[in-house]
Amino acid sequence: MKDVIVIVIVLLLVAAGYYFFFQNPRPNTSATEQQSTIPEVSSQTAGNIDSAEGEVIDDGDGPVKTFTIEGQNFSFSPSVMSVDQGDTVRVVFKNVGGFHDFTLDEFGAKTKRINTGEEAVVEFVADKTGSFEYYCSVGTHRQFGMKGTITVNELPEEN
Ligand SMILES: [Cu+2]
Repeated sequence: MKDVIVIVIVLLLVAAGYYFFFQNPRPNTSATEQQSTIPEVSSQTAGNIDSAEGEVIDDGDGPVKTFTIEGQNFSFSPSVMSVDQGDTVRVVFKNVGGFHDFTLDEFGAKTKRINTGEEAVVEFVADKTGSFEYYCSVGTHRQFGMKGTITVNELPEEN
């Protein structure tokens, strides 16, 4: 009878040994895989959303949707912006190559023309809904593709 008990104990120890040896590394591995995969995806998504939807900054005078837009020969980045009706919008226009401005006729928004490495800021209230084109008014830059689209979304009716 004692022999049987010893054998059972040995079998249990062996089973426990297998369990710890083979089971433990697996959860660790999958956890590491998840950690390295998920943040990559979410940061890419967040990056895209940030550039198109701006960043809300409130320095005391209410929320301002702020976009940093880079311009060069002959494009804007980002080339799409999305805001809501009534938003106060600030565009920080950074010229990374050439001689450019940022112009958005429908809202009377226009920076001065600046050189490489300079930046200019313009602010406006998005009081019309729809899609509008912003562009560089220097020479034929607009025809060369130095333009983008801002969409002003209608706010849902409050009930
Ligand atoms: Cu230009």
